[in-house]
Amino acid sequence: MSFTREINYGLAAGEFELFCQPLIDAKKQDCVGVEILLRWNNPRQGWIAPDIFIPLAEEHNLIVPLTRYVLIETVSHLAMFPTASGFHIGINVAAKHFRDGVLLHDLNSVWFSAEPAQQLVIELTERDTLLEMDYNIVEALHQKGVKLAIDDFGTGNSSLSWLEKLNPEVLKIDKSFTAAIGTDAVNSTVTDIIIALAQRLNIELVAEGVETCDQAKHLRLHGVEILQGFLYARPMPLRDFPQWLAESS
Ligand code: G
Ligand code: G
Ligand code: MN
Ligand code: NA
Repeated sequence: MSFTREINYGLAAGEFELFCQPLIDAKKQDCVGVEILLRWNNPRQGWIAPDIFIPLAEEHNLIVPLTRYVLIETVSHLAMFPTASGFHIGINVAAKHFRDGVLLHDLNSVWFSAEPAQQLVIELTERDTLLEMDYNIVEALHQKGVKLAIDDFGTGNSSLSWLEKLNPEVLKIDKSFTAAIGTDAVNSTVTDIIIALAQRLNIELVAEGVETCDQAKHLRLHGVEILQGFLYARPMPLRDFPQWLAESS
């Protein structure tokens, strides 16, 4: 089967499953949100990692229908999540989806029509190019109260121009910078500079890939508000989240 047919078949057959990974308040240690992560349980090939199928989906113009599926499934599982208005639900979106108002249309018909209590955060990765962005949509999203996060911050080659153009509410420090803390002098200096930059610009910080208590402590002491990583929880199926939350608090 061609990749395009394989994905379309997988969507129709319900082979894609939503996982989520908790976001933890660095000081209070409570869960303040989740990032939604897609998994593909393909019975013909076994589990396929998103690192493989997301880039292929982008290449074959299937990222929009896949993301639409993520939105629909997230909305239908909102009861799994706390209804606190500040609770973040982060969804990864490709820059291409911003074109021609498609994302805005999908959010109106799927997300806003459900009137979720939670805060939607759109995570844009720096792998995407600035050229693919439609900046009119960015303004419209801000006006609708959607938060924009730059994902994998520091790994692309356009970090600083993204800051100016997207005016993001959130920066997610890439896991390579978290891993550098205490082990790699150059990259851990970059980590501290990213933190200082975000603080000067009043942008909320999330550190990804937190695996050790020492990393968590360093990040907390430097003022990073939110932590995400295996130290707290691995990505889990949505249906497991309520129990994880109950046990962790
Ligand atoms: O979950 P994991 O760490 O294996 O994800 C690997 C990569 O796949 C990450 O870069 C993540 O952003 C991306 N990814 C996971 N789920 C989605 C999704 O629903 N949409 C998009 N665009 N990317 C995703
Ligand atoms: O690129 P993005 O940030 O959207 O994807 C997050 C990816 O990072 C997911 O594939 C997730 O499984 C992975 N991840 C989450 N926490 C950790 C961690 O603590 N360590 C490592 N190595 N990977 C992590
Ligand atoms: Mn992400
Ligand atoms: Na990331």
